[in-house]
Amino acid sequence: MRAQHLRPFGLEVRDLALNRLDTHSIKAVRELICRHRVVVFRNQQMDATGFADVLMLLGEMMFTDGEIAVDGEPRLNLVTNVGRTRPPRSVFHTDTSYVARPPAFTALQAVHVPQKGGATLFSDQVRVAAKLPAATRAWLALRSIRHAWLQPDGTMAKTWHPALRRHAETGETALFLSTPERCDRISDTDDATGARVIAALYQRSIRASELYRHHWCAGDIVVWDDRLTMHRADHSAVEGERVFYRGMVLGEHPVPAQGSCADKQRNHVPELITTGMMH
Ligand SMILES: O=C(O)CCC(=O)C(=O)O
Ligand SMILES: [Fe+2]
Repeated sequence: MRAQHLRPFGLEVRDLALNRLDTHSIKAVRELICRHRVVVFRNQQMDATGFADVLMLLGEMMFTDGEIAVDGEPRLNLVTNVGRTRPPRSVFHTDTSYVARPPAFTALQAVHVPQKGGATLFSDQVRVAAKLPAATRAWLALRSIRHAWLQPDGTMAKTWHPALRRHAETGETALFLSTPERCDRISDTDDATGARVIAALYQRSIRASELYRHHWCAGDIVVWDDRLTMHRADHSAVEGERVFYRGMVLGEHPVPAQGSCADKQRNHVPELITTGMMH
């Protein structure tokens, strides 16, 4: 296999046909995605059904309410800028994190790559967790964040997840966050402090110098681990049609990195968080 590290993280694989993998090699592919967080598979040739079949080798698929399914392939949804008068809005987020079992992986297959622009950006939430000041980590290790989202049927989905999450397959610790609009509370913390901490953690997560920026080529399939990353599309200055097929693979119930989220002993908010010195 011809593979190359991307900067500052991620892996690019050039010569692996995903639709010809056997059960043994799919296990290796899964390990690569978990280890490198984002894997770019170049030169893939398959239709939507072939793509969904590959994703099913990684696990049970899930579909977010309100997304538009791909014509003839209900396991996938369509990501497109076609027919839009204004560029879509995209901020760093974790996909569908407001459910009890958020996705382990999301994958995009390039259908139309724009002539210019339209990259996808990724943050490394393991690195972010590792670089948190020790007091902040200790405080977060005992806390959960509430992920909330207003669903298309008008009901609010709300789920508590550990702020520091242990990856089920690699054991790594990641700061499990989504956009502040979707993270509305921190356990054992008043709302104003919670909002301030979430905003600070989010800003820390998306520092430009630490992001992997994926520039799309025809034939790309990119798979990322939603337990270890956040992502966003860069819709600024896109020229031409930007169309992807997208699929998600169900993940586990998130588990805390260490200790118990229910521990009430450490209610003191560390200085670093309250004074905004986290940046
Ligand atoms: O369009 C992109 O680059 C990413 C869109 C996105 O957020 C997703 O597919 O989950
Ligand atoms: Fe997304």
